[in-house]
Amino acid sequence: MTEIAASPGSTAAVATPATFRHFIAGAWADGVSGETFESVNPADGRDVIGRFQAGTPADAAMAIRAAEMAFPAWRATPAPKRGEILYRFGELMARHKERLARAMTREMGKVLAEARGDVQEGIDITYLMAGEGRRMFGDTVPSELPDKWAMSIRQPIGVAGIITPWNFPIAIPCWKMMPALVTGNTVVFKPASDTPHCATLLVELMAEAGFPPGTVNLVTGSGAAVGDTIVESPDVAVISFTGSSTTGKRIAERAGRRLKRVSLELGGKNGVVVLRDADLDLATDGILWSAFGTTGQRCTACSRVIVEAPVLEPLLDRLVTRARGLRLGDGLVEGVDVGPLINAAAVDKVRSYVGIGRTEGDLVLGGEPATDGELAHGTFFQPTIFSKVKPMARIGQEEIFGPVLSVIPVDDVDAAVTALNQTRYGLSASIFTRDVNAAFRAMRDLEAGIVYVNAGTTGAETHLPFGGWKETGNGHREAGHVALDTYTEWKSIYVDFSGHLQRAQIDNQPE
Ligand code: UN1
Repeated sequence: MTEIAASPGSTAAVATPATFRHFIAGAWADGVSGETFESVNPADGRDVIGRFQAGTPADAAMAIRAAEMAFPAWRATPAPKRGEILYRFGELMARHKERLARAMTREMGKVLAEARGDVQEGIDITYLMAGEGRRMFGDTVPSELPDKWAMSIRQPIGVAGIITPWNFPIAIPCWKMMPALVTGNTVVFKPASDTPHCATLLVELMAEAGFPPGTVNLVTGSGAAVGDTIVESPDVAVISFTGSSTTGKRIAERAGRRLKRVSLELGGKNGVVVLRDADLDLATDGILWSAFGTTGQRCTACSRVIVEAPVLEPLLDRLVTRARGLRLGDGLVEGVDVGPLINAAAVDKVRSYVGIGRTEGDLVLGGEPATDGELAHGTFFQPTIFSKVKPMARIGQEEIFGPVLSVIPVDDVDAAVTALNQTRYGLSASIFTRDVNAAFRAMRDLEAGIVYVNAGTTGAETHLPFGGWKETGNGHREAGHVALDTYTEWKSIYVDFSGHLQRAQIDNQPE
């Protein structure tokens, strides 16, 4: 039996929830329709966090216009000065870290320690990008001709449309907005409708940090009304989106018609390989954290374990014993390990995959929504493990985005690498082994944007590129200095100080 923690929010909220507004051109504004939607606590649906503007295409258009108007002055602001505002924003986030983390747990459900990590990741990328204000390196290279100077610089593109998911409600908006802003773009930010409160708190701090009016605009509402308007607008130059592969493909198709740049961070089916010589206790720690941390709702979550057959049973025993002891509940309660799924639709999706899994493997743990006691007020699901899953089974192939782990036995390391790569996604992958040859082989051959050796599939740091191969994305990367590529155009500049016409490739003949 999974243990249950009492929820502090268990008495129904009676106060009328506050109504929050869009942020456009430096002012908080009601939407034109007057319609609002609710954000609720997934650990206790009786706890309504607030009402938010159900944005319309007209609201999005106003935000885009404001961002366009702000662009010339922001672009002309020296990048180190822009970076100083990012530093101030980072400091404000650090000062308000606990408040932001608690608000995140209440709205998104992840346990408090993880919510603190999410805010910290936002702070980290903000400081990294603040520093880019004084780097933003281009190349200065020799010219092939005498008395001629050659260099390349990065320049901003214009208005960036930032469309973000609910699973990292502070970190991911910062991953996207900070490189966009430090390079001189202005932003229209449309957060997921499950976490508009986190987005609002973030933008409040951005305003306080001193981003000039119009540089950052927030519009809440649906993807159909707000997101599509941003994607279709000829005045939005670049889109950065994290979410499902289905939505990402739709965005890329629409934006593609306008040759609009799109950076996509999409699904994953991340696997851990466990070889027969691995430290099984360490592997168990890594797998549990990657599979059931954030209730499996990370793009980087581990949903497949590919294990050499001789260690299947001892590994499975450890996984089942440890997963059975995980404590479900409200993430604000001390000692809770696993929070709720984001909403009822997510419970339905996970439940339907468990139904499929029952025909594809052996269900060895969980498999049901968790509804005992206080959990009945939230959207909880038991940590679930299937064993003896075939690599091509649907539960081994499709992104479930919940606490469901498939264990896939294989005969040897070659079969393990093949099975791990047999997926249409390629975000993160890991291998547990003490064999340095096997580790290097995996580092070379695993088809993923992020590879871990003797660690789980989560835990990417903000100063290295983050993103995936195959259908996980479209070749762009977030985080690290390469994130600047999404938000800048290169300009190559030649200065001829010879005083006469020099023709490259023509005046530069072999001796
Ligand atoms: C995501 O799930 O979209 O590596 C982001 C990690 C985190 C980021 C995950 N640092 O799991």
